[in-house]
Amino acid sequence: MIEQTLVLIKPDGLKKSLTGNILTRLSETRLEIAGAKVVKVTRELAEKHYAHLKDKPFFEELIKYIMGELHERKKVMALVYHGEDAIKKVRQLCGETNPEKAAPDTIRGQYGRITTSGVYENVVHASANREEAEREIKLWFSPEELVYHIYPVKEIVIEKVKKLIWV
Ligand code: DAT
Ligand code: MG
Repeated sequence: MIEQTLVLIKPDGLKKSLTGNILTRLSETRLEIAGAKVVKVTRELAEKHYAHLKDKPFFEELIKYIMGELHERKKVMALVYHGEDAIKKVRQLCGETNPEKAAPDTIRGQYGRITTSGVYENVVHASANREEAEREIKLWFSPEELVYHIYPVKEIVIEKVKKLIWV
């Protein structure tokens, strides 16, 4: 089954200069990159992304972490990987949520840590299942930012939209 999955290189990954290493590990999957960008994460985006965890005691720290407030790097790198069994392949390569439990040859096992205040700095996010992947890809990317469309799209005409252009 051809799938797409969202990967985020979290602010600790960027701060530790791990982008290249993580992309190299991800290339082991032989999946294709369908989209990639650097994103400044607003509180609104962070809270939508982690909406399913809003009742957890670690929610506020998690939001600060993904917004980059713990690492003076207020951005993440967002990617969509595309191909056969993309979701499972990327999740397996990333490893378990708890970086101390993640196998040492996974990205989280290699590069993650738990801070003394209990934040799981696990370096990457990867969608867990099909529903989550669809929700997350649509949250982080517009159709125009992806080179392959596995979810239906439609064309609309928008007038009077404010946007930045080069001068
Ligand atoms: P995953 O990122 O493996 O999909 P998740 O969706 O359950 O895991 O949780 C999202 C993030 O929240 C996770 O990457 C790190 C953080 N987190 C989860 N459980 C935690 C815990 N018990 N203590 C601290 N942070 C936790
Ligand atoms: Mg998750």
